[in-house]
Amino acid sequence: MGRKFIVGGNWKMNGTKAQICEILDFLKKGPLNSDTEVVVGAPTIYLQFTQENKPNNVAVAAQNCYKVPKGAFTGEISPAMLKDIGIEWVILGHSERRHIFCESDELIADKVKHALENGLKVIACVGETLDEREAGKTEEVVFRQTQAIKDKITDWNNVVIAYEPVWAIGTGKTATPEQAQEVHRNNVVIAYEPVWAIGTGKTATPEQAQEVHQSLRCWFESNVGPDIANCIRIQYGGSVTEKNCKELAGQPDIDGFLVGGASLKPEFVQIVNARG
Ligand code: G2H
Repeated sequence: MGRKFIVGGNWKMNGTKAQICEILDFLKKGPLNSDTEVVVGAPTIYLQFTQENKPNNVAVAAQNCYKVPKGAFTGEISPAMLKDIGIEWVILGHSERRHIFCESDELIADKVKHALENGLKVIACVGETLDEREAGKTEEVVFRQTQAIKDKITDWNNVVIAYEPVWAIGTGKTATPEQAQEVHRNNVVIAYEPVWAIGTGKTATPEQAQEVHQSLRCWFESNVGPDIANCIRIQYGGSVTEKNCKELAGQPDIDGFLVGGASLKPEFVQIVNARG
């Protein structure tokens, strides 16, 4: 089974209603390659507005959520709340969450687990800082961050628990194990985002990115299993633009992008269509 290319726009803490309308207008105009899955990560306060005004071929992601359903956690939102307003995706473990807000590997893994258990699809981010890269620790860091998630999701196949295809609810029809498995393998996306390339204008070369993506896929093969390794989608993030996207998209283990700054501009359409 081929891995469907997936491009996420991470708007971070940017935008007003007027600016979001402009972004949604250029997404509606597209045209967006129908072979590419497109997800936009809106600031929490604009999630519902974005959800209500987006085109059908674009899904919406939250940029964060907490690890429990409800309670005295001022300022947090839960997967249940996101589901309540129709949000399908959440971005977790972004380096800005890890480094500015001091989120640990363990907290991120707890969030991934809770989000999956509540039916959200997850873009889980991993990546090394420049110091870590220069110290030769890239693999050590991204494997450690991925292992922390694996420690909470002991059987990656178990994400099937939350799969409820509408056509199978109350109809007497059941998804075959293979159909359920196929969908759920697509519910976790790993985004490799070297910290030194985020918002800096420095992009990993296609070869640098491919090297880490390939290592991650090998890690999955050894630590989770060959089937998941073949199916899991690994996005690249870090100063992706309309200029560098095609060459990156041509790498065999790059299955999409997580795009920050450029996702606010009409050029994002070209990035969505990078493989096509
Ligand atoms: C990495 C990326 C989006 P940018 O953070 O997640 O941002 O493309 O601006 O480097």
